[in-house]
Amino acid sequence: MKSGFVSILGRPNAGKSTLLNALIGEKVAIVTPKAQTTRNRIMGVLEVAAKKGQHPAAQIVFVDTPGVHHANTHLDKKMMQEVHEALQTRDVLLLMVDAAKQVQLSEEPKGRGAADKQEQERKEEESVFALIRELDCPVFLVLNKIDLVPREKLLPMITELNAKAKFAEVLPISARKKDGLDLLLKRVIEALPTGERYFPKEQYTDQPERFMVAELIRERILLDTGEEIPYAAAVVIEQYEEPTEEEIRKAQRYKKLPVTHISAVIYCERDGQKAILIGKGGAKLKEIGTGARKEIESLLGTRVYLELRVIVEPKWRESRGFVESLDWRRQLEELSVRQSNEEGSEE
Ligand SMILES: Nc1nc2c(ncn2[C@@H]2O[C@H](COP(=O)(O)OP(=O)(O)OP(=O)(O)O)[C@@H](O)[C@H]2O)c(=O)[nH]1
Ligand SMILES: [Mg+2]
Repeated sequence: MKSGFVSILGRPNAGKSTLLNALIGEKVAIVTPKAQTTRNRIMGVLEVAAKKGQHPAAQIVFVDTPGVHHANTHLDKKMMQEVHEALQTRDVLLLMVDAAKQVQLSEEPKGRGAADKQEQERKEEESVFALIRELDCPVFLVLNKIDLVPREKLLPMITELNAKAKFAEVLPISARKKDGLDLLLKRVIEALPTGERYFPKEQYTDQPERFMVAELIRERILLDTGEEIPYAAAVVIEQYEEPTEEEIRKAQRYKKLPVTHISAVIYCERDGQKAILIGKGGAKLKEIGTGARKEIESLLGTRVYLELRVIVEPKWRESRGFVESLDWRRQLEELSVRQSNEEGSEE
């Protein structure tokens, strides 16, 4: 069989997480219209059966990454570090470009503000291309959101992008409409090395459930609040109690689903942001909680009791310690070190 790691790279909002979810067929990563939604690298594992005359069986580990952007805060730096880590271990790279954005970039900006923004976006795009020029693996250019762009604009766009780097192939897709994904899969499988599975057959992500729950709450915050809050919000799960065997049996007896008890803290940076997150008489927090609870229930397959609190942590995005504490991979590492130390001291 074929197996390997396929990293998905691109600017914020290109549709990387949408592609990951479409390929895996599960909600692995959160998706919103706001830029810089993804903050960690996220793995989605796809088992593909052999298709006669098309491709052999494969296990593909897709790695979604934060959008490449200019780093200001420590959080930005951490996000870019995640991008670099995803670039280190990869067999194939998918460089995703938003075709609709590409059209915008080719048009005259209207006004000074628009011109500055366009300039910054061009720079971001340049830094994405700079990242891939060094790579020695096959790079596919995935031109996304073609559902938004007239056909006749695609060809000149492809010619222009092809001049910037050497691509194994250009794959026009619509991640949202799941258009062009079969060919993409076929090409990826062809480019992968022969090898064994990296993950058990049934596993579709490496993320712990707790982290996915925190992400679903953050998704709701991004969707339900305006411009400023999303970037300043972080979610930490404080308590996570799965139903006991006894509770599961009892729920079954009453033909009900058992309950998972979750309490989470939403961190923001200023009092004003806290006021917005809570809303009049707690209305906003309630809206966020209700929306997130539904998503979490469908992820866990239980009923969920969700408690949310908002805490102001001034300038947390600048704090290395705080930003690192949000990283679940690091949390797990620290936990296993603690456990092995404890075992060591027991001997
Ligand atoms: N019309 C259209 N919209 C798309 C397509 N793919 C993604 N989108 C939308 O683009 C927005 C951004 O999608 P994401 O998947 O979150 O983008 P991302 O590249 O992961 O963004 P970051 O995590 O911020 O880097 C969302 O509103 C998606 O619904 C597409 O093929 N067509
Ligand atoms: Mg994303």
